[in-house]
Amino acid sequence: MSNRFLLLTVTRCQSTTTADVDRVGSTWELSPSRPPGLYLYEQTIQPPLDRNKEWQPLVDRDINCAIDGKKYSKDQHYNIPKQILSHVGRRLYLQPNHPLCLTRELIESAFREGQGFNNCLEPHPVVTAKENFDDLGFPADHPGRSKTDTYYVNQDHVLRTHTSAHELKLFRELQHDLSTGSHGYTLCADVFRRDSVDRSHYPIFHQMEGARAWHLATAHEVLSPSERASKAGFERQRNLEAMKSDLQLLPMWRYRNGLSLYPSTLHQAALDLKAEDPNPTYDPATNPLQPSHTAEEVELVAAHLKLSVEFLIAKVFRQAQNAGIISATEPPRVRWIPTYFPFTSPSWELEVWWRDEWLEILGCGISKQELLVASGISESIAWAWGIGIERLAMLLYGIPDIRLFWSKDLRFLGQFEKGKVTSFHEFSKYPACYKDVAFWLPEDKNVNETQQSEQQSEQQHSTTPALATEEGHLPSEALSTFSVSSAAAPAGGHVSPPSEDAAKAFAGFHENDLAEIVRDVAGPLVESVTLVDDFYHEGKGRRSLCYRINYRSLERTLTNFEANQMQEEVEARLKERFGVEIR
Ligand code: FA5
Ligand code: MG
Repeated sequence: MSNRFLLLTVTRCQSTTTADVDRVGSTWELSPSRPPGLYLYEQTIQPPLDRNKEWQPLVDRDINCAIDGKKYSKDQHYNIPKQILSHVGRRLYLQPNHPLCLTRELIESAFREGQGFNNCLEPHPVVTAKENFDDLGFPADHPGRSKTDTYYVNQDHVLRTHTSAHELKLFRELQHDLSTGSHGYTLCADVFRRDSVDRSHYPIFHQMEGARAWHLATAHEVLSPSERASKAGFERQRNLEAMKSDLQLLPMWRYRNGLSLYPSTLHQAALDLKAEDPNPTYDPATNPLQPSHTAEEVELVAAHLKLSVEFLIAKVFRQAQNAGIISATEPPRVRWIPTYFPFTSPSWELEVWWRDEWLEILGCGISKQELLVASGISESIAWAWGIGIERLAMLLYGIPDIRLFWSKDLRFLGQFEKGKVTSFHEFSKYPACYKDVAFWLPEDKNVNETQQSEQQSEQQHSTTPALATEEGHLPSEALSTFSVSSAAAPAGGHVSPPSEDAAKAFAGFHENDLAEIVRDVAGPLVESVTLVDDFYHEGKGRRSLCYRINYRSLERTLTNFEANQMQEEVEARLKERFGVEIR
């Protein structure tokens, strides 16, 4: 018995072309009256071949799909599991009293319509690959575009990996308003990434994008070049003064410079934040100014950006302190780190000190001039940031695990209320059940050679005595560093060093693939997936990996039997999809 597949193309004029995919050239007579599109059928064949047997539509693999009410045609790039689609359209950020909705409102309150920010939402999650990547200057070979990092509907459409996918459109909408009303925006939406599994990463999460633009100088096309230069120079100087005044209005600037605050309702102590920012604003080699900007302009805009963001974080911390979620005895700590995004320069990330470690909250920078030119505001300068809303909400309410945000359990949802921040109480901590899966990767000569030479060169260049231990095992601290995701790649942020990338992807297997299999099998019952052992066996010429999968329900006690069943399914899928040999 075997399965045969039929690919059917229905064209606009209702004629049909059919092709038997495993017997190229033969044609099957079918004349369904269907809308135009591609359809995939399956037939189970038992000899002798029955040509009149019904073809069964392969619903799962049907080539047309609807996402959040819109129709798309799938192609061979399609890689969205049902588990992900089941989360689409929940719009948690609009659900009254949901912590993500309350956190969105808190962010919007620091960047209000009355202060010139349009507060926008963008519910539909599918964008073009052009909007997500090309318009933002992602190079064609950027790793964020790969199917191991991004969910594709088809070659041209993706589930957005970041809210920056809408930047161009939103900057365009500012075009007419810059000199009059609005000069900035915030945007909230859900975003999707094939990512690692742990307490602060989830494949669907929410981001808020913010941007603020200033007019620099008009091109004055009708003037002669010298008149233009002097007029533009004068205008630019005048606008620089306007930017300075904007900066001096920021509560954080006034607080740091010992000036009184207005509105006076804001308590001075609310702004007591310890911000570490040891690096220069820009660095010609690693975090450069753009040719169209002067150092003075960038210093001003960067200061405006950082102080606006610090004000928001101070607000969040203050509320968390009032609710007793974090200590009120020491000022909260944040730090600025230079980074890279294709659509900003210079760029930074902000991390906050939370539960004894640094947690990344946002990425930001000075928008690339190319983007502003394409948006029709070429004579402007702008800053932009993108915040992970879950991360901020975890901080605000003391929520320990990102999966909780998707809970429909009233013991979770019932704890939040508009206008009141109280510490989240775990309704019960159910026991975890961890299982290890160890496997040999299939032989892949080229990749193994690359791996070997990388391990060797790491050993040669390492300043510590040996990065790899006997038999090529990596020491535990090396392992734990790459169990933390390089989540920034799909949004263009820092890309992992080559040795880390190599550890995540080899012999056709990528760490994110395992994360996805586990999520597909266990759904919300998986807490983390961590690489615990990795070695290359000289004799066998093969590489072995061992991952620890931590199963834990947030709502009940899992039985060992259930965990074993999930583990068996994970192992079966690993074998089937990647040809690994379970050890
Ligand atoms: C971005 O997404 C950029 N678009 C941000 C940006 C906007 C930069 C505008 C410049 C200008 P990044 O990949 O670092 O950057 O993601 C931003 C934030 O989203 C992170 O700091 C983190 O708070 C959150 N985040 C990222 N991945 C996940 C995840 N898997 N689960 C939960 N939160 C995440
Ligand atoms: Mg980042």
